[in-house]
Amino acid sequence: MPKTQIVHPADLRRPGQLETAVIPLNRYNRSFEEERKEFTPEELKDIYLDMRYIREVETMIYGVRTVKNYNGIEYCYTGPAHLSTGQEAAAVGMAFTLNRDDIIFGSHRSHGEFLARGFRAVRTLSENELDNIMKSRPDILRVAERNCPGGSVRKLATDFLLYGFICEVFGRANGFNRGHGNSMHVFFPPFGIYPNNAIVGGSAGIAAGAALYRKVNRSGGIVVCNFGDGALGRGPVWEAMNFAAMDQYSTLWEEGYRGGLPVIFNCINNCYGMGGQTSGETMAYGCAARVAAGVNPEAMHAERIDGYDPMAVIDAFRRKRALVEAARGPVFLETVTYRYAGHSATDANSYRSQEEIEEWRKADSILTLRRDLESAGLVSAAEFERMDAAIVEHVTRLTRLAADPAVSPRPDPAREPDAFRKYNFSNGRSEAHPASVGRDVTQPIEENARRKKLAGKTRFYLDAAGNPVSGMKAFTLRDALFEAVLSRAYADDKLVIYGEDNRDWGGAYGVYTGLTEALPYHRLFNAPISEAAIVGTAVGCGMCGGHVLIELMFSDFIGCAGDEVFNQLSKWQAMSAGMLKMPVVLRVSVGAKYGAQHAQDWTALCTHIPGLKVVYPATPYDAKGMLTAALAGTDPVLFFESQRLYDTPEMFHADGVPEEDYEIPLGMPDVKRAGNDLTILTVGPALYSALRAADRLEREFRLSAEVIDARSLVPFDFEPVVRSVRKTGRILIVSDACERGSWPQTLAARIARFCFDDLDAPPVVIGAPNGISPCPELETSYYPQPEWILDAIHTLVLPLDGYAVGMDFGNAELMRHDRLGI
Ligand SMILES: Cc1ncc(C[n+]2csc(CCOP(=O)(O)OP(=O)(O)O)c2C)c(N)n1
Ligand SMILES: [Mg+2]
Repeated sequence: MPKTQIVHPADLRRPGQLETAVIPLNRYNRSFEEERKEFTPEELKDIYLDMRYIREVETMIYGVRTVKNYNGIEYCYTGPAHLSTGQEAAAVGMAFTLNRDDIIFGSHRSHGEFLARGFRAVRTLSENELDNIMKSRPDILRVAERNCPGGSVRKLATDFLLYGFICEVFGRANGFNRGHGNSMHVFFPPFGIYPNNAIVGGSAGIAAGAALYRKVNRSGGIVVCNFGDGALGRGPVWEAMNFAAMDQYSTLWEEGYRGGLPVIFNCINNCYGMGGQTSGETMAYGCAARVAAGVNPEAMHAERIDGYDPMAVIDAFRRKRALVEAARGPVFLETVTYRYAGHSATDANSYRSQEEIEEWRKADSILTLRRDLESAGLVSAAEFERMDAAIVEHVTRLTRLAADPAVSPRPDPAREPDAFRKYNFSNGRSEAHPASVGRDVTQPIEENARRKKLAGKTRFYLDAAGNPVSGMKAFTLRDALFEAVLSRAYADDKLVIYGEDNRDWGGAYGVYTGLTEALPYHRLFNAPISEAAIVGTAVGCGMCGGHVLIELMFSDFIGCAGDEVFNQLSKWQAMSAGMLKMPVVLRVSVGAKYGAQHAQDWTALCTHIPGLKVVYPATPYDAKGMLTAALAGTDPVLFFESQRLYDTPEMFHADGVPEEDYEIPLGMPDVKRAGNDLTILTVGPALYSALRAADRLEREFRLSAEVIDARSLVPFDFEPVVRSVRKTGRILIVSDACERGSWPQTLAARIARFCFDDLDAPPVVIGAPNGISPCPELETSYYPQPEWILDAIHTLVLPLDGYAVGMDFGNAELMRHDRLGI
């Protein structure tokens, strides 16, 4: 909490009443005669054409999904079909005012928004820009060119847009996301179309993060986040709206960075979330726009607008974009509309009446605009017939190409086994421009007080005389993390750092103490207690080009950001087929002394998810080198730390932790102690238990254990481990994670396979018992202890002369536990 803002009892205890802002409902009331003056006849025609194209493409998808036929093209489409017929005016009106730097995010029902934004891009980008964009996808361009000979660049770009879109829906390699995305996720950033999200409300945090990127980098452009009314029931949407509106942007951020995030949350209210009627059944707001009143005093400038009138939508977007550009965002719009088709192809419409659907059909936006244009004498009936027929012919022609496997093959994992996996990681470097080194900071790095203090610390655990250095004087793992962060923050002005209590407080466990003095608010700030928004916004900021370091305090809190970590952070690089990068490092610590909900090692959950790098350094040297490497990369890294190790000094590099920058490549295990008789592979703090066990083995049983610190979990190079096992013939794998389903179990299975001929005993896994982490006084009965390692060795690997077992690692006991599920 900033000391500059006093919270005074006299203010908070004063009587009064709270006024909320007035939220206008459908105030747009211009007649067509009036509104047509705002547009050229060409623009009016374009609005009609875009809506009509969307309707036709959706009709085509409906056809191939339900009766396996569209205009004589026999094609069996089996994928999702969340159609937006009925919602065309909302999509086209939304996209009509958008410019080159404006981007949209959407949902599972965003075909219409994709096409509307795409058509807008084709009309507004220069021919040169369009040409370059199309050349970035020669596969799509080739087919478009062959079938659109002699057309103008814009005509070709329209074919490019429609063909790339249909191919993606059909899961073809020529799709915009190379068939990896599919109907619910199709997107194409060069046209301002960012990910559409099949997790309801999943786009909200990401869009706020894209807006954060725009604000922090003052890059211009606005972000439109399209989501359905059902999404208002999801917590992460509320978190995102609050994140976008936080007071600090106006109260604390520096001049030039003031004001809420430049984002319009556009709730496309079609009155249903699948079969659940939102207003009237599943929600309590009565009117969706009301939710904005709970976010800030301006109620996010919320309005309900008529999404059946494209002009009303355009009018609202014109006014709201002006607000957002004046740094008065975020904005909330409730765009009322209706879908004619079922939620998806299998929807029997059992939850709504035919009469209701008919009422909306009567007010159909395409028919209404057609009638208006005709009666105004702008387009004749014959011309409409010609336009409509041309659209049908066009969509038919491109559908035929997309459905033809000879023209549009599928990605072929048989020919290319890594076809889907190769985009999991980009493995690039997120270097800032050299000219930006030391830019956008608040003091020269040499003046940093903590850095100066660290200069007086001893960077190895023993002093020159070989005596242990006192805790006060020792350079610790906490210091090593700080040094890496400080250095990267000065080397990379695109690096933004946030999380709960990251400023002032000094970050969880004091890792960031000293950072507040170094960085302005727009590079280091306190996030609300909104784990979903912290991760979601980092995803959005990262995919737009930002470099982000976020922190979630305790690994247990990953659960509060489950979707954002497991579906968003991890997947968008692959779902974009390499178009997007995700330079986001997420620090989480495994707690101690806080019991069941604050002290569990959740590495296993993260290693299970493709697309996340997962590391767990245990020494100051490794922590600094690996955090530096993670921050310099372009992939999402889950950076695990142990609270039990923050005070640990460096014990393995006799020269101490270097003051200068260095990187340790992610994925390389490290031999921390050489030995010949057995191998102990450790994850995180288990390293120290293993070392103590190795001491005892040496002292009491004349056995030399080789101790290898995994350091990284994903990726992981098995070579050093295999080499060790070839030598020792025995391996135990130790970590603090609950044993069942843990990463060490995967390691054990792999080693059994890689080293089958070399092993004298099966690999053994020692983890925490499969139960809750207990109160602090009993933690030694939860985290693996050195004696447990000896117990397991004696029972399962190599009998130790005269050893008395404490913990029962026998097979019968394990089977008993499994039978009980504990
Ligand atoms: C988090 C999550 N919960 C449930 C679903 C299943 N689901 C898909 S679409 C949908 C309805 C969404 O309604 P709304 O947000 O209003 O969008 P609409 O379908 O009306 O466009 C549901 C429940 C999902 N995809 N994600
Ligand atoms: Mg809905």
